[in-house]
Amino acid sequence: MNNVDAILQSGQAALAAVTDLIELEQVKARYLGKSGELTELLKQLGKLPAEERKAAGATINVAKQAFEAAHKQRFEQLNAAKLAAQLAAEALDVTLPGRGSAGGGLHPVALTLERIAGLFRTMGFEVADGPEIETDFYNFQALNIPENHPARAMADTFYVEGGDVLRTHTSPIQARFMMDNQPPIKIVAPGRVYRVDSDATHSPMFHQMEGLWVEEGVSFADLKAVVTDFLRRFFERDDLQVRFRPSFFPFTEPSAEIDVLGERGWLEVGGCGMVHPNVLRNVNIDPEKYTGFAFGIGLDRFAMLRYGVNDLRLFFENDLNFLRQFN
Ligand code: 2NL
Repeated sequence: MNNVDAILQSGQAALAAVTDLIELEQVKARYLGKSGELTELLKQLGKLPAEERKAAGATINVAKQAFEAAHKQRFEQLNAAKLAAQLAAEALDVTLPGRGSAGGGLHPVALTLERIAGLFRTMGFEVADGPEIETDFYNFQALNIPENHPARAMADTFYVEGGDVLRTHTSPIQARFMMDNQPPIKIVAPGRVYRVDSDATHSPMFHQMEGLWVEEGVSFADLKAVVTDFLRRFFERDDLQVRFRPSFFPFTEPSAEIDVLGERGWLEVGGCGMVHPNVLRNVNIDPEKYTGFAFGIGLDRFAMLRYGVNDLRLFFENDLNFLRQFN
């Protein structure tokens, strides 16, 4: 029993010396564990004479409680220190300013496409889509452009292995749509097209939008009305002069170029015509029952006119200083 004080003192010193919670539990085990120093003292109580047992037991229990209290205090200190260290390490300065957001925006050609598609939607047209790699049938044959027809040389074509082509116009979108749907058909078909051509005014990839309305009784007068209304709304000029100048396309008959009167005279902005009966037959539409008109415009050209851009190549160089001006 003379040892109790000494054991308690060394236990308290050991508790004071630990630097983390793992060491703390090791020290606790050394004194209060199954064969801990204070536990061993309690086990030996039985060897004492009966009259000394009670007082000795009380002394040991007081020491045990003192150790437990010291352990609890040290536990709380270490826990608080651990939390403080963690908070310091994970500190966030919530007063720092944000990093800001880099605002993206649509390409001027995409803006033009959306604007034009929107105008046609108000006239009841839907937007159709199709593959950029096309079969010879949909890009040429269905459109009344047979093998060896000069129109195939007119459009210098990128050929893909296996005989497919990069579409040279968006007409095959419409040919596919007619093959899959019976009239009434009222669609616009925007998209990328490809031709072997590259200089200041030609890019090997450019953008077109075509329109198609096939239904009983559709006439050239409807064509003139729809195209004229579209152009007046696009250029925001109610009195814009529009001219339909006779021309030729294999897929329309009759055919016309579309001109608008600008500050420097007449300007060609597209082509159009009544869908050729052969084209309707090729996509299983009865030309005795239905008529239709079609037109095509260059989207890049329309974007240049709208935004006053004089070099087509600017649209395809991904120069951010140029592109940022449109948003
Ligand atoms: C132009 C001229 C045109 C068409 C495109 C077309 C499509 C089908 C049937 C008949 Cl499926 N025609 N498209 C018709 C006339 C002219 O485009 O100068 N485009 C930029």
